[in-house]
Amino acid sequence: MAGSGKSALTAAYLGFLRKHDQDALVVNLDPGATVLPYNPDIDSRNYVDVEKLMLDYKLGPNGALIMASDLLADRLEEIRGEIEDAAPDLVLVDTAGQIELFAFREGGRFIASHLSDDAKALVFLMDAPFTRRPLNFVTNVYLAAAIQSRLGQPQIYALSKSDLVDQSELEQIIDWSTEPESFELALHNMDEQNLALVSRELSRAVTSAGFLAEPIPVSAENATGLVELNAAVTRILSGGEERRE
Ligand SMILES: Nc1nc2c(ncn2[C@@H]2O[C@H](COP(=O)(O)OP(=O)(O)OP(=O)(O)O)[C@@H](O)[C@H]2O)c(=O)[nH]1
Ligand SMILES: [Mg+2]
Repeated sequence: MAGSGKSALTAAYLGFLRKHDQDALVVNLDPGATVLPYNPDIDSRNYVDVEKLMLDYKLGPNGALIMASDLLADRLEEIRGEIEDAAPDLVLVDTAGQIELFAFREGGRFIASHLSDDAKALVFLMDAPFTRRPLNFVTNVYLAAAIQSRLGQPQIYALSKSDLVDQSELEQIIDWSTEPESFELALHNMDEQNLALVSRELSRAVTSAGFLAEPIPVSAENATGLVELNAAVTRILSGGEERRE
C-alpha cells in the first residue's frame, strides 16, 4: 500500500546486503518519486517524466502515472539491458505507491514478469501500525491475495514499521495470519458486528485458499528483521520453496 515503507525497506535491505558483501543493485520503479532514501542504480525517472506527461497531455497525477507505467513497459528491454549489463547477484526493485498501477494494470504485470528471466520473489508489506486493527488486517490480506493472484510470483510477507508497535501486537498479527481461529476471535470481540461478519467471510475465503504465510516483522528504522527477510528471499530465489505460478 502507499506509504507502507517500501522505499525505506529497500534502503535498509540494500544496506544490509552491501554490508554482507553482496553484489546488489537497486531499481526505482516509481517514476513519481521525488526523494528516495537510497541512490538508485537504475531509475525509472530516467525513462519517463511524469511532470511533463501531466503538462503535455493535461493529465492529473494518477492519469500521468498510469501513462508513465505504460511507457515504462514499452521501454522494458532497455531496463532489462541495464540489469543484464551490471549482472548483479540480487536486484531490489522498489515499486510505486499506487498499488493498482503495479498490481492491477497490464503494464505493471508485464514489468513484474519480464524485468528479468531469473528467479523472483515479491515482498508484500503489511504496515504493522495499520494492520493491528482487525478490519485493516482483512484489507491487507485481501490486497495481498489480489496481488498474488495477479502477479503469480512467490510472495513473502513483511510486517513493516514493526518498531512502532508493541511486541504483543506483533505477535497478535502473526497469530491472526497463521491461526484463523485467533483472528475470528478478534472479530468476535469487535463492536461493529455487521462488519465483523463480512470480514470473517472474506478472511475465511483467503485463508482457505492458502494465500497467507507468516509475516516477518521488519523495521527500516532499526534495521531489524533483515536477516530473516533475507533468509526468506534466498530460500525462494535458490528454488528452495515451490513457486506458485
Ligand atoms: N518508524 C518507522 N517509520 C518508517 C519505517 N519505514 C518507513 N517509515 C516511514 O514511513 C513513511 C513512508 O515510508 P516510505 O518508505 O516512503 O514508504 P513507501 O511505501 O515507499 O511510500 P510510497 O512510495 O509513497 O508509496 C516515511 O515517513 C518513513 O520514514 C520504519 O521501519 N519505522
Ligand atoms: Mg516509495
